[in-house]
Amino acid sequence: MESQEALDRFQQYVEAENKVEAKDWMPANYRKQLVRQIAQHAHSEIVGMLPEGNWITRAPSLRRKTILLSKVQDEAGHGLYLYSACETLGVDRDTLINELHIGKAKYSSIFNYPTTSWADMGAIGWLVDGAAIVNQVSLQRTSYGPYSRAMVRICKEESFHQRQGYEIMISLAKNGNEAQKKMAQDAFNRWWWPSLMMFGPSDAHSPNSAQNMAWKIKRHSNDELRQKFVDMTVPQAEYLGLTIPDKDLKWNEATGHYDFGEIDWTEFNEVVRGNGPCNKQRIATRKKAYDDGAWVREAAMAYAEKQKAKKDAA
Ligand code: BYC
Repeated sequence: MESQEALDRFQQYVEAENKVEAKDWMPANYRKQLVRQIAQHAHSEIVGMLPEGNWITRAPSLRRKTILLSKVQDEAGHGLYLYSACETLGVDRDTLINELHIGKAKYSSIFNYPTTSWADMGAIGWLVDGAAIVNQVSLQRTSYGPYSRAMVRICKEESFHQRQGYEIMISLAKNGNEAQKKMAQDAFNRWWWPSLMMFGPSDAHSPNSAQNMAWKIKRHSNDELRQKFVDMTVPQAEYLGLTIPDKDLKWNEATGHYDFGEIDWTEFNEVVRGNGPCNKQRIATRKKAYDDGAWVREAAMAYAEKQKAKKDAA
């Protein structure tokens, strides 16, 4: 039973900008919220390897191929930092992965859309990693120490990811031929709205926000971060000569921000519920990769046991 006194003390501790560490006392719901969010974040990184993995063998040059390969590997690494951060809270990785495979755990809606052209590699790096950075820069200051430190490391790599995507878009949309410009605009049209959805439901419909902002797990609201992303990205799109697929988008002199149109929340809810264009395919691919990799995990365990036995005998 958690006493009000312990809860108040915890609240003061996080309000004073102290970091909570794995062995510190924490409210059960704080732990639960962290496991939920960090696990979803880890799953997003791992499932997020798939849309881009789709283009590694079809990259247009050796340079593009090596860059894309490294980026996808970085995403595996991000998943591992995050699963490790989650494990510090007392859950094991097999449990987390099983929850993804049985459809119990969520992951970011964005990875349930198909990648149908090379320009999608540019749009993902620029927009999806761009949106991820806006969110993750804010999470560097999250109150849970292991999550915060994982974010610092991830943000460094993520800013490179964003720049490589923007560089692809410059080649296609600014310096490309007519067909390449068209391909870039088409990719932009398909990824713009799903990127805005990455920030989650509007603040008025975000059940986890109030408590998690109070505990400083989240540092900015979904709508604040979404607005920041729009303000940052519109001038970049203008530089590329791309048209933003939103007739309501306009600069608002009074607020100093861009106003933008209403997000299709029906589409968002459907994708989160598992009914997006690629949800089933993504989970089936992840599950197959996990099953096919069983022998690697078994071999690593057998090797570790052998090493331990050797050490114990010495
Ligand atoms: N997709 O109360 P709310 C990357 C769920 S990957 C699916 O606002 P919260 C990359 C939400 O979980 C980066 N579900 O939630 C990798 C909640 O469900 P439950 C991914 C979503 O947690 C490869 C419900 O809706 N980044 O960088 O306060 C290649 C109500 O929402 C989504 C992260 O994961 C969504 N978009 O706020 C390239 C960041 N949005 O659990 C790039 C960490 C909401 O109550 N996560 N839901 O059933 C967060 O910052 C927060 O969890 C969110 C949502 C802002 C996403």
